[in-house]
Amino acid sequence: MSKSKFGYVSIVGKPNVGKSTLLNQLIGQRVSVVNKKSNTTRDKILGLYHGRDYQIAFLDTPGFQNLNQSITYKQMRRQINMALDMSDIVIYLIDRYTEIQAIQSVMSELARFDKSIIIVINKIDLLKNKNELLPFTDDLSKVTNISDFAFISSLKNKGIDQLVKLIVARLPMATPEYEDNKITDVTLEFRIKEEIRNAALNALHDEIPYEIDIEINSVVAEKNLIAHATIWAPKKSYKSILIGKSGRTIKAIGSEARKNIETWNNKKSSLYLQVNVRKS
Ligand SMILES: Nc1nc2c(ncn2[C@@H]2O[C@H](COP(=O)(O)OP(=O)(O)O)[C@@H](O)[C@H]2O)c(=O)[nH]1
Ligand SMILES: [Mg+2]
Repeated sequence: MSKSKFGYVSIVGKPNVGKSTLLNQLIGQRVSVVNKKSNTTRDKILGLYHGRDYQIAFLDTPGFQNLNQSITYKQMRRQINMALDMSDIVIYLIDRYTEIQAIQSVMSELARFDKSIIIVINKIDLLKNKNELLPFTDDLSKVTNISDFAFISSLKNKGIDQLVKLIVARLPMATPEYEDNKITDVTLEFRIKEEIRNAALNALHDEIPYEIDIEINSVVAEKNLIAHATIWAPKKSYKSILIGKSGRTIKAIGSEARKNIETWNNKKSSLYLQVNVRKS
């Protein structure tokens, strides 16, 4: 049967609200890395959901923020805008700790794009009782003029099927743009890079992970996966921190990234990392 519905759905919201967890849950695979620290996702990431007579192209985005006007954030903001521009539907993901004022300002920004918006409240697994949310949803209705919200736990896979139904009901009649067996458009190199960045975030406590660049020098994926990568540090002092005492830190980064790569790649993987100082 040929599919009759297709659309792009971007997932936006502040850092750490669970956007990447939601995408991975929808797709059933770790295509976007998840981290308890903010700003893990820097680019927009496509994940495809294949229904019986529809296809949904989800776009995970970097987190919305107002404060940080760094170059990296400007690039991230461009990614968010591109995702919004090409979307038919926008999932605005929040949790009960998202400030009403922040929601109001995001909603007015979203209004400029003139898309169908679904407000989704994530992390309901953290509530003892759903009634706890009533004062919050009351305020939410007042500032957004929307009274229907979706409640989910991305982490525990709760409410996801209902959310998909909500989306399908709004999906345009259109021919799917992607093949049936495709789940993402991110390359193997990109995913390996993201896993290294994620492991670096976990291994280091400060700003360093945000300032490194990762370059994949080679990847061979046959029976096993073998990858060589360079972590480019912005200065010499960062290089020694990245390497750590007797190479402990870089080993920890390599080993965590390798393990995570094996969870989605299903191949025995070897990852060789080196650290260099970027010439500026
Ligand atoms: N308790 C709980 N934690 C969640 C849920 N969804 C995501 N998280 C956690 O929130 C943190 C940020 O998740 P992530 O998907 O990277 O957020 P993003 O920055 O919006 O992409 C991670 O530690 C996730 O495990 C949820 O439904 N419940
Ligand atoms: Mg993310």
